[in-house]
Amino acid sequence: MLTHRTSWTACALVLAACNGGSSRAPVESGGSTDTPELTRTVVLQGLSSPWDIAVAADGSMFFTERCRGLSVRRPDGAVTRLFGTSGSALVAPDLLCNGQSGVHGVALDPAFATNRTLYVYMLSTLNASPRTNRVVRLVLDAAYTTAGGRVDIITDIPYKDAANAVGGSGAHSGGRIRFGPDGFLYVTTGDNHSATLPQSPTLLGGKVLRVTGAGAAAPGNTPLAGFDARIFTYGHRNVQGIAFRPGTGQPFIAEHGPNHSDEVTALVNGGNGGWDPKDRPTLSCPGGYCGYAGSPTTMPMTDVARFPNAMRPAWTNDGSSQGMGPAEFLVGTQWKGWNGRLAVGIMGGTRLVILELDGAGAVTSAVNAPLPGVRYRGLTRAPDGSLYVATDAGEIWRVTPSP
Ligand SMILES: [Ca+2]
Repeated sequence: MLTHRTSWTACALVLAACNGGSSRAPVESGGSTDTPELTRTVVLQGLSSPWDIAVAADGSMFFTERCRGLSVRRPDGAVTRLFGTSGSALVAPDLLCNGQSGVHGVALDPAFATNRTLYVYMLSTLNASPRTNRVVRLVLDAAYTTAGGRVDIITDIPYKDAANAVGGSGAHSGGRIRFGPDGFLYVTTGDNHSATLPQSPTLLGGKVLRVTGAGAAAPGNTPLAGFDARIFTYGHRNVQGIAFRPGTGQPFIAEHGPNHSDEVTALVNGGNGGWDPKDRPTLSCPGGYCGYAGSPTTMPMTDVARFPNAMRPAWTNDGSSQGMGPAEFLVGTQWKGWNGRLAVGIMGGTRLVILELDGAGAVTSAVNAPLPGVRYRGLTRAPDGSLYVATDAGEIWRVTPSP
């Protein structure tokens, strides 16, 4: 870890010259001495739609760019393109970038330090009609200069292959992937602007999947009659954040609302998120998709009238939807009073929200982190507890509590 810290110190000094370096900002609200001040370092800039980040124990940072692929930044600052479009160590001729879709999540295998295995969520043309989102497994060499051994462990995640009455192709592909403390890979998907996907028992859109590293259903998934066994929860709209609460390991997701009600939800194995944008006779639903047609009452993100046992949100970002995306728990005493809180990135609302949870998982307070107003696309906790941020402005930051 000493080497790791030393490397980061050197990196920060270099960046101070290149990028203006770090900024410190006092917390704006609360005034508690238990609230951390933050140091923000720009690690990379000028990227093309950075989407997700994974950090290895040696300090190497893997990151995706939506229309390019997967790269790694070593602690000495060297960047290598590993997988994706031309110029990558391993080219993926089937990679397609369209609308919101392309290369999304990246996750390191729990045994990455010894097996150099990682996973990427991407849109592929290998299935011709319709094309699909996939989860791809890759193995790197010890120096992280080559990628090989590609195995597509999930090949049938729905993709919106054509525009419809409510929007263009490529919409609502989900795409965050994370290993939980249970050792299984969680995969978040989206509803593709389809009225029927979220509640479909067999199609994988509008779900959270839980699988093994080989893509098989996790053996502990609650068996639901008629359901694909890979489904962990269903009835979602477009989940692009998932994180696991320290101590309990319970997954919390963040998902976009339509024109209202972004939601954070604590998942229960086999649970229904309650999104069902079909068959709303009181609404005018273009193409049969009612998702944008109603209000929190007439087209709720969690329809407890249709689904009395639906998982209730832990937090709703009320008013107009602000495009809730990534989520990550802050862990470590260096975060002071924020230790154990959930950071949630808001895109349209250009803010990072810090949520305090009670023992039951309900949100008891929400404050904006004193960070720049940008579209927060990706959030990842590094092994040292620091928070990495990918922004739609093409930057990746490292955020730490100030010492
Ligand atoms: Ca819901």
